[in-house]
Amino acid sequence: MKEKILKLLKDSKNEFISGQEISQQLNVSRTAIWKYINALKEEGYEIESVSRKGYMLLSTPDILNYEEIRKYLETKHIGREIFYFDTLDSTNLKAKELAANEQKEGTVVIAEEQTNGRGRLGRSWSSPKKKGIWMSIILTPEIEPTDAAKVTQVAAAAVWKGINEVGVKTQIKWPNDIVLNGKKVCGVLTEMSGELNRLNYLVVGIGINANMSDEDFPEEIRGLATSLKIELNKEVERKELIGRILNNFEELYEELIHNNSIDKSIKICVENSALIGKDVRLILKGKEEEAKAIDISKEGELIIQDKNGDISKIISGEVSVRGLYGYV
Ligand code: BT5
Repeated sequence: MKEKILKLLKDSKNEFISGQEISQQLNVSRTAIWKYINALKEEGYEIESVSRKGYMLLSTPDILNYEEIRKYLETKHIGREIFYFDTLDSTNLKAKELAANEQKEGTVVIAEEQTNGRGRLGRSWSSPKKKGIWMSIILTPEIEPTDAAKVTQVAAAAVWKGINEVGVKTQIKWPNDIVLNGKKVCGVLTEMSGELNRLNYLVVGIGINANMSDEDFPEEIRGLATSLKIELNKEVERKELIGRILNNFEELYEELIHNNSIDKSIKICVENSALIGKDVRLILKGKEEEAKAIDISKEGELIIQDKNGDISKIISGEVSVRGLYGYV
């Protein structure tokens, strides 16, 4: 009901809508309307109420529920159901719980803050309140479990395109980072539930540092992390960015499920790669090796050439890639 009242307020842009009209349209009592209006005010919606005229929406808060994101969405399935939380331990954990309970493909979990945001290999992801985009997408594609990592490339390409559409040119650092001016602005964490040859579901977690200032980052990562706001010198509209990323994600993901190909995503990842053509250090289970990154395969593996000139492919799994002299 609260969502329906909000929709009526939004539809009657900059004009009062009377309590009587809301009551008639939605078949709800005037006292109940008043309670819902108060609940909306508590969420940060600025609503003017004038006796005999009714209610007028003056401004909407910077929050990431479906009602706020809807107007930017052009998708069929992705993001058409959004579970929105003020705070969560991790959106990936919540999404896995929902997916295990048969929540359908395309459902998105968003939190304003994560108290236990997660990176790969048990690393942590700093996710301060209302400063970023912390979201996870539930997917149930009919692909082989060994192809799950392809979805990380799809997500990286979708994030790159979404950020590009709001005017910022980033780079993609294979396999799961988006980089801006040499620092990490986004990370992707794809997790899978399945058996050896059957995939149950995937959860793609996307963390984007949107409006953080330097001091919002823990000290130990200040040197390697940045936000869109730091580089742009102005705040970005998080809901618009989410809409754009989900729109791009659906388009690129459809190529995978319909044609079993991620060519379009790989093209974006290659053309905007932070690594290709560079000498890199590959870190695997504590061991380091130097090589030159030369390409990304159609399957999403990084193609490298070692010191002897031998060419090989590495899958994303457990490898960390660093520049010779720092993060990129
Ligand atoms: C990642 O891991 O980059 C994947 C991050 C995924 C986060 C999203 S947020 C929504 C969803 N829910 C979750 O719980 N997670 C996902 P990895 O490549 O392992 O990088 C982790 C490393 O990045 C850490 O060890 C830090 O050094 C650094 N880091 C932590 N927080 C950061 C931040 N906010 N910005 C940039 N770097 C960060």
